[in-house]
Amino acid sequence: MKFQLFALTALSTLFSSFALAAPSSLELKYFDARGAGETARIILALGKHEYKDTRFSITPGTMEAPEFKEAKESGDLDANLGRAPVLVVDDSHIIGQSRIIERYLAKKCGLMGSSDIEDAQIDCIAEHCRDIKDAAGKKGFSFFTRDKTEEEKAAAKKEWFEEDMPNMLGKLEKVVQIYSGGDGFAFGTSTSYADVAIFSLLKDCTMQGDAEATLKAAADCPSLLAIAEKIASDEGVSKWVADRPVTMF
Ligand SMILES: N[C@@H](CCC(=O)N[C@@H](CS)C(=O)NCC(=O)O)C(=O)O
Repeated sequence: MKFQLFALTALSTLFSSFALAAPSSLELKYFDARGAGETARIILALGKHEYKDTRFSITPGTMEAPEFKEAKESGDLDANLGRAPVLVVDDSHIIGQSRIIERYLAKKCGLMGSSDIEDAQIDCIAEHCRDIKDAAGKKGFSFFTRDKTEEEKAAAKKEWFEEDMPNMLGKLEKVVQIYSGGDGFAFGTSTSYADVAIFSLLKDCTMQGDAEATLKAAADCPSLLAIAEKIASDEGVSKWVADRPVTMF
């Protein structure tokens, strides 16, 4: 009787752990662009997690996206204040905000730390990367900047890549030296969300035309370059980057 009870408990534990381990169905809804959706896609490629990559097409030569408009009007994007991306988990739970989606997926793919403190330190590096991307946006030299002449944009871009970005990356290199436990890892001795954020910043630039200038700006940051390269050469990531839809940004 005692044995039967033990066997029953063991069996039910086994079944419940299978149920817990069952992969969730995931759908990422974003524009047909890299933009604020691509880091999530890179995390999923690295974690080799299946998902539905729903893309709202952008009408060529315009910034119109009728499928986005439809999704917004239907309430599908309400969780992100009517914006994209949103992640739909198991056809029922909707998550908005790209950074939160990234962290959720990073956790799911085993790319966070083993304690709250480690998670916070990994997040800290990822947020530094976000600050650098935001600073580039504020500099105002992108395709989307409307209030500057082409000459003004060219001057801002030169200043960004030759002064501001190398300066910020130099500081990030120091942060990585605090947390890294070995070459190719921003945190500890295993691949984390922080590595993906560094890869996205240095090797998956929104405008592909900026790739060379970005790597030049990082020339004095060997740790950052090694981390970005390690993610770029991951089998899942390199396959995704080679096969993904080609988009302008
Ligand atoms: N902080 C939000 C920003 C979301 C956001 O601004 N999404 C843009 C695309 S990157 C969008 O949907 N723009 C269209 C609109 O606001 O109508 C996030 O990171 O998810």
